[in-house]
Amino acid sequence: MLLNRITKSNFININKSCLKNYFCSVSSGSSTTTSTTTTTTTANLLKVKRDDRFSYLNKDDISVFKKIMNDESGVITDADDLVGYNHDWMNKYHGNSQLVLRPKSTEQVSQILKYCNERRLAVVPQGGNTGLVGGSVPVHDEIVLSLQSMNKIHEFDSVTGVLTCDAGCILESLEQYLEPRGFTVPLDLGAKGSCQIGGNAATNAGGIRLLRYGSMHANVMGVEAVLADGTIVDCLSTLRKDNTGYDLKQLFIGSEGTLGVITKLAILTPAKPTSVHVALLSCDSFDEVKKLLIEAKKQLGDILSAFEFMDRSCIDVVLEHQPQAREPFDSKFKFYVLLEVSGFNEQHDNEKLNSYLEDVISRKMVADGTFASDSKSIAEFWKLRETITESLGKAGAVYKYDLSLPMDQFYNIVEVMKERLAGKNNSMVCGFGHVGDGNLHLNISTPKQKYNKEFLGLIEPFVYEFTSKHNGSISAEHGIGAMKTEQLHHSKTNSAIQLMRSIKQTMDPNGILNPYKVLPN
Ligand code: FAD
Ligand code: 2HG
Ligand code: ZN
Repeated sequence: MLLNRITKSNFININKSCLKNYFCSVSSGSSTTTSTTTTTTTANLLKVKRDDRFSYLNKDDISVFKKIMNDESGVITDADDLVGYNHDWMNKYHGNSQLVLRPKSTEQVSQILKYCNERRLAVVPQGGNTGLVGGSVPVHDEIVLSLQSMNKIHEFDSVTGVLTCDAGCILESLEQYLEPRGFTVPLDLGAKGSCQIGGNAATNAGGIRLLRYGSMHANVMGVEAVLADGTIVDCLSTLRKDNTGYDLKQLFIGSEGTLGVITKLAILTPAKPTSVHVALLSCDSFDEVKKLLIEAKKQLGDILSAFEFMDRSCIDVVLEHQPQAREPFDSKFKFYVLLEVSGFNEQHDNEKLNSYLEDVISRKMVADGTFASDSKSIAEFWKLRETITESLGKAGAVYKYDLSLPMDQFYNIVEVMKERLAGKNNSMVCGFGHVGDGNLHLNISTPKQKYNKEFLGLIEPFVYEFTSKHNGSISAEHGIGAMKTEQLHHSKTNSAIQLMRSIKQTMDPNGILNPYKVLPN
């Protein structure tokens, strides 16, 4: 149902027909699974020496793994089949693994790791391989331990809303399981069609719902994980409250596969909102975006479920690389806000959104706007936001930064980088992201597919120093992976890094789990 109560004449686009034409063909669902077409690598940018504590894989090892797996299809050695596991979603990080293992049970994961630990064979856990910091692929010849074949849903408690499942369940398939039961996953991201819930926990993924439901740290009730020596740690509690000493499961959340392999999870899932409305608003300045956010928090309160922003360059890149995308308004604007409300009372939610929109229009905080209430149009709106990453990948080499910054510096870094890189390498600087969570995605794109070390030198360490100077974080949600190990000190003190090292030493004394990642080398 659409309640078009907005009457201001400048709010010309609030009608259904404009949305219908927004994308001429919309694929079912809004998941992004396609890999980008980038063909060159940053191998020369990431020079990490192979750790000589690790052994080289031999034929006997493969025979042992075949025995453990008891099924040839779980042991991949064929060169063609290995390719997809050896490079990341951006085709930016390339490894040289000769073996992928796809266990079907926690017991098999345990036996594999026990053997690898004894033999000093390094292992990289891999989920959906959609990570954006090179954490999920080998740096050298690490064995890839893929969770692909561990994808069962074990239990769902409709009273508590706790879902217990294998780590390899695809995020979107969990949503499909929960939807008819009236529940939803408290996490949503553009990679939902490929990423796995274990990978989401391992990266403490954020996404577009964090504003409403909080992070994985808040929503994971329990974890089963396997340590480097094969020990199975059962912290698979389904309880909301459990203050029995150290909250060990939290160690695995956000540790990017360096402390253990997550095999099962218990996730708290909220009731699925029955009324959803999305508004796309445009602004002439970032100050207006901030004002819209302040008012949204005040006036929409608990029904506000997403507040995303994109600058004009993002819209340009989507229009260029997504044939079905259409210009959202008659004119072009500097900034666009995608605001979503969701709740359980259609009339109440609609009225609240309308009164918010009327208020911000009358106070001239928006230049133009449009809103949608039916699921098809809502999905079309979201496509514009969710295809930015894919479009940037198609545009050329992308230098990606995922920052938490205070609001007074939030967009300033984009302006500063634009000035700094003006006229250099035909670069394009854009900013978008989860402004409601203080999380900016700063992307710099150059038309050539090849990453350039000299050009990179103009961006780094400047961008990290800027972030550190303003007490931000160099990784708001994507993690450290292989990309930022040497930059960790910009967001962590020496004593914090030391404590991280001792935790790693305790849980993985031989360092076989995801080496060369997270901690400085
Ligand atoms: P992978 O990429 O396979 O692995 C990521 C890391 O986790 C690696 O270090 C890996 O070793 C480790 N890992 C994976 N599974 C396990 C396991 N079972 N046990 C232990 N360690 C494991 N991220 C966000 O936070 N917010 C977004 O909005 C967002 N949007 C994205 C949109 C697109 C189009 C793409 C391509 C990516 C996006 N990402 C986003 C990044 C990525 O999708 C997330 O980091 C996601 O959580 C990774 O899940 P995955 O299963 O693909 O993990
Ligand atoms: C998003 O929010 C993802 O869309 C990807 O975190 C961000 O491509 C990026 O920089
Ligand atoms: Zn994001």
